[in-house]
Amino acid sequence: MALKITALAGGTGGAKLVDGLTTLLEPDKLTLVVNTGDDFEHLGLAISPDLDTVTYTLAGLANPQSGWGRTDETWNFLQTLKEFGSPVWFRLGDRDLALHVERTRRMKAGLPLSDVTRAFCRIFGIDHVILPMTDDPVRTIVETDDGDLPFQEYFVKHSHEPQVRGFRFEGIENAKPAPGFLQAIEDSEAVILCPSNPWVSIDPILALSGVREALEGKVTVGVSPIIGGQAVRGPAAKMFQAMGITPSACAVAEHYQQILSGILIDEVDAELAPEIEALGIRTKVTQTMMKTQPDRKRLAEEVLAFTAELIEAESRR
Ligand code: FO1
Repeated sequence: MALKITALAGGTGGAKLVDGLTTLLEPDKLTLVVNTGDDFEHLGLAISPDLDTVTYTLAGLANPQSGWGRTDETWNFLQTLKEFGSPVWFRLGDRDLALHVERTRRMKAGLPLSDVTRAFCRIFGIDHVILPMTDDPVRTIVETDDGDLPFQEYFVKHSHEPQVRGFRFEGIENAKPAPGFLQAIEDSEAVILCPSNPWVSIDPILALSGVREALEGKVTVGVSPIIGGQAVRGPAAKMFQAMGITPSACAVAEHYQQILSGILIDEVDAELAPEIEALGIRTKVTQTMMKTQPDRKRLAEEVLAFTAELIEAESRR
């Protein structure tokens, strides 16, 4: 009997593992919950980058080079906007723009983000359920030496260069997990933390009221987004440094220590396995770098096999 899984993900790295998982688990066996802390309003448009990265990835429309936006893109809108002297630091392609316009239109008509996301899954022919972590506004603020920056201004406008001091998730206190999110955890045999940025992609999801409680007693398996002390893409390693922590797969395990049953780390980090096991976190060493489509499926298979082992071990305790 196939496992029933809930997977938590952010952008690029998480989306790749999600892609692999959807080739192995039917829609009734896998619920995807995606970070919305990166969301912002830009040029009057409601933009949800991590939801879009996961949606485009599952639709086979994701731009493989950038890790965001679409393939077969054109840039007439942005070029014209530049001629108007408008802000063009956040690059919106013409086809991608249509999605942001349509999401904004539907949300202005009163539809919650989870309904709009479900509608886009139908439009793109995606059978799996993609849930925003919440329908309520949550905005990650990056506290830096140059002041507090909304996430996209830190990450894109300032190319994640400002020195990070901390993070906060504005609106998190009043935000409720999206309809079906906690139930999905309840119904799942295990929860997977995809290899996304722990600080700004997974932590906002875990900070939502009721989520950590729902995870208690659940087998929870992580995949380290840090390989050889480096992030595969983006500022995750820099953020560990900024928080006074040497970036490593072990640091990731410690970051999630309260909730992790097991973690998969890359072969280059094999020597860290005993240290992580000493934290009480079962460790599986494998190739976690996903460069090709087959890599995604293979890693997903290993994640599920490891998860099944952990569930079996739990049931024997
Ligand atoms: N990331 C960039 O580094 N530069 C961009 O111009 C950019 C535009 C963009 C447009 C739509 C979208 O959905 C994502 C976009 N991203 C861009 C990625 C975005 O910053 C994400 O939040 C990151 O990928 C982190 O999750």
